[in-house]
Amino acid sequence: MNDTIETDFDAIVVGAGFAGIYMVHKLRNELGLTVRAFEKGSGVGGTWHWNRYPGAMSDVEGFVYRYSFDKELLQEWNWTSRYTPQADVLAYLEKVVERHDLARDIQLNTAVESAVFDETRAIWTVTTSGGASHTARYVVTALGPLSKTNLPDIKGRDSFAGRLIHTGAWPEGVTVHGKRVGVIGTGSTGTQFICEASRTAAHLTVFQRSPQYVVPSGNAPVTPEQVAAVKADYDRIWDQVRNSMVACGFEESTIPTMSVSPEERRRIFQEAWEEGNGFRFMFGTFCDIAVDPAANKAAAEFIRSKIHEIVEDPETARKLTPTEYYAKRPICNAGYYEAYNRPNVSLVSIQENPIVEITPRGVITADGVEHELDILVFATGFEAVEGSYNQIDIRGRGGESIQDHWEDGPSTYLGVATSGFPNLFMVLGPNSAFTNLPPGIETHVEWIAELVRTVENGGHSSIEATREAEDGWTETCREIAEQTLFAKIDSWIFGANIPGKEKRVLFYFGGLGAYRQKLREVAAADYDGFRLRGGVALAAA
Ligand code: FAD
Ligand code: NA7
Repeated sequence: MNDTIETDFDAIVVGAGFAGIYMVHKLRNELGLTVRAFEKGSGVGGTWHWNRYPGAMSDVEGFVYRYSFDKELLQEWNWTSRYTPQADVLAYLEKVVERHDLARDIQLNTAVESAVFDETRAIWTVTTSGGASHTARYVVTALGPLSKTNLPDIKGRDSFAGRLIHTGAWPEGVTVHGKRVGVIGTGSTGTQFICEASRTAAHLTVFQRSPQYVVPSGNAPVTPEQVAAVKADYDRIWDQVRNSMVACGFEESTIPTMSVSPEERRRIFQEAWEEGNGFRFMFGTFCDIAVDPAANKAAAEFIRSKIHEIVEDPETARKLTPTEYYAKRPICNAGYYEAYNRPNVSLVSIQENPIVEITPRGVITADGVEHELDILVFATGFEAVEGSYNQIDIRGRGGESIQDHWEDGPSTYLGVATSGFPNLFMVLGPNSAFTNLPPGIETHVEWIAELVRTVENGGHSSIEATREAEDGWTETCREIAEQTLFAKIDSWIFGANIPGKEKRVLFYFGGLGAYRQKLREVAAADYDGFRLRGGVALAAA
């Protein structure tokens, strides 16, 4: 261990969502390091602190949308519905913070603005929004893949006299009850909001750019017996999750779509439709929907047929019907298409009838109509993955900024480290596994903790990914992504939702099981692809 240089903390963690909370626990309570986390929000919880819009919830089933590490809490924590609403995920994360006494080392209302590596001493200096500077040997960024909101610059946006709210910064307590509401965006968030707001708003106008494939979530109350059965089976459940592809708590199919008759296909799709869940529909019915065009077409046609069955007005049904591949992050909801049968809901296809401008009163579309609104909701998503990194001036060896390092697209080794930035570790950095995220986060936190332990126990001053390892991993992720249909569609998964941004690979699509295997192999080979450096003298050399 580098014991000649004094730092304020052994480690600094940035962010206090699922990732930062567990990272603080690991480093402080298990490794015995001194740790400070900085969180720019006024509370812990990350996504679940910020996204308080009506209808916000996890769309991965609640029993696996949580940590597995705290076995006692797994037994204590109860739930009443298949999916977990925002307030309950937040309460759960607050409980974890309380149980493990983490709050005293999490500084809220504090944004990290810069992190600069001093090569001669092998330490990081982190500067925060209050102007304070702190030193540490390790920095872990737990910034969240979906924490930098995307607020499109639509003409007249700031002139709106009502309330303009991005779903990712929803003010506590604001409801849409009895209001004239407009919503731009129909992704996972927009569709959740639409389902909920359609029930309470006086009028809801949906401004839809791309139609979406949405399957039912099958959300329903769960009985105490069902909860008890899950609790009794948790060891097996987590084992299955960790070795699966998308880590959502169901067995992924191994059957190719075209290997069964059309009748059998429809039966399987119908069964999944009735059971509900987006990931289950895409990955639990057949094994090749995300990779084989014919398989994808079969699934897409099934969903299209449902839209026409459900939506009463044929013109609305036509506008809601997607024609491209079914290859965005799968969406599920309770009653999305049904919402358009309500008299208080109207749909504007802005592909056909674009927004011309936002005025103080509402939104004017190309047909000359001014849609008068009290609340205009931007459900326009996030600048995914690297967006949060662009808000911090991170400088590694030679003063290189991470933005310059990622000029041709963000790259990492295994999603956790990048060359030239020693002792900087990322939870869910670029090219991490595309899965239900809490199991992915736990994988990273636990692996990073072992990496830190290795540096500490070996008397090293720093560890750094090599450029070759980083390039190799980037290429692996690119090759796998190219085999999927996800790569053929523009969405946030490829950073293709941000105007002017080139489409880039941001995830490893090989599945959590394969990803964890790779991490095990790298660790077993003495952290192959990383370079360890010695004490202060070596670091200075
Ligand atoms: P976050 O929860 O985003 O936390 C990151 C934190 O870092 C934030 O609090 C942020 O304020 C803070 N931060 C960022 N930059 C700085 C800085 N410079 N200084 C200080 N603090 C900073 N995933 C799923 O797997 N399943 C789901 O069903 C699901 N549903 C979702 C629904 C919504 C509405 C959204 C937005 C996301 C959803 N996600 C879902 C993704 C979700 O983000 C992850 O599951 C998980 O919560 C990520 O945790 P995290 O700690 O990595 O990031
Ligand atoms: P998404 O999935 O990126 O959805 C954003 C939506 O906003 C989508 O319908 C976009 O249309 C639309 N959008 C984005 N920019 C514009 C502009 N400029 N004009 C009109 N419409 C626009 O974000 P979500 O928050 O729904 O979901 C992100 C993840 O968070 C999700 O997968 C969960 O994990 C939670 P487009 O489809 O691009 O045409």
